[in-house]
Amino acid sequence: MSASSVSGIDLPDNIGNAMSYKDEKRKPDLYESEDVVKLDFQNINGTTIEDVQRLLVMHNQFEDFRKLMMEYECAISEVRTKLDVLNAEMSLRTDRNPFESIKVRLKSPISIYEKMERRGYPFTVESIRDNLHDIAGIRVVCSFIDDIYKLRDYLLGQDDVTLVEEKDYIANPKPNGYRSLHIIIEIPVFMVEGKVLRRVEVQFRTIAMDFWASLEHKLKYKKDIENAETIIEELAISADMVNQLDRRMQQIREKIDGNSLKEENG
Ligand code: 0O2
Repeated sequence: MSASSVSGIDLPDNIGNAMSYKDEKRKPDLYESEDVVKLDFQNINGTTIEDVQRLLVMHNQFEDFRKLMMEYECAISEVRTKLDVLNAEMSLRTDRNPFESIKVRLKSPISIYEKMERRGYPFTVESIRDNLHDIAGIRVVCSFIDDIYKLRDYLLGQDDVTLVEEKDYIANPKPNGYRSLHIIIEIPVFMVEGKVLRRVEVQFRTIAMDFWASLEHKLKYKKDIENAETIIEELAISADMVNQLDRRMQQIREKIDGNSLKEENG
């Protein structure tokens, strides 16, 4: 294999093609890029793409890393299809879509690197596979809270889906007001050489929770922000309002559903 050189380390030619480079000031929410699953390499907090490339090449693991990412992409497609099927069937039954939108993201290599460093794990493909559970991510945005729990139950009821971990930030919001239901599931992915088990993080939110989280995310990754304390307080108040709105909307919908049932039964 012919090689080029980055920071004194010889790299295989295909690395440049495989890693598209983007310089961003803040860590972007990759879920913002709708329906895109790609290897996205950015400079974050001084860690450069060259650092990550160098580590992978040094450990002779670049191809293994790409294969692992490809498996996670396939896992995302599988879980997405499962959710699309549930959406189709549930909307036939109830006459409304249980979710409004679905977004997917593959954790960027630099985010993977940073999280491994932060948690004190070695940056090897085996260690990434064993220790990170959110490389594959799906965000499901529903109109109503009860649809979140129904979708969760139907997904976990499937016999090839195993629940690894659940964090219910709807029942137990974070101190800043963040609310969402997070589950980590494990599913089989059938590759040429056999089956591999891969984990996918699925985040369920209402539209209102998503609206709040997008704004709060901007604050989190923006540096030197003025009036940060006031904004944090305002966000906490807004989080309560979002919660009330979600519950009120659900009650109204239940009343409407109740009326339609009465009409149907004569
Ligand atoms: P990404 O890859 O950009 O999505 P960690 O906090 O990462 O060390 P863990 O257990 O992974 O530990 O975190 P958790 O609580 O399960 O949350 C993971 C993801 O939920 C985050 O991903 C966010 O997408 C979302 N999230 C969690 N807390 C908040 C919050 O307070 N505000 C907002 N806006 N989003 C939140 P990452 O880590 O940002 O990475």
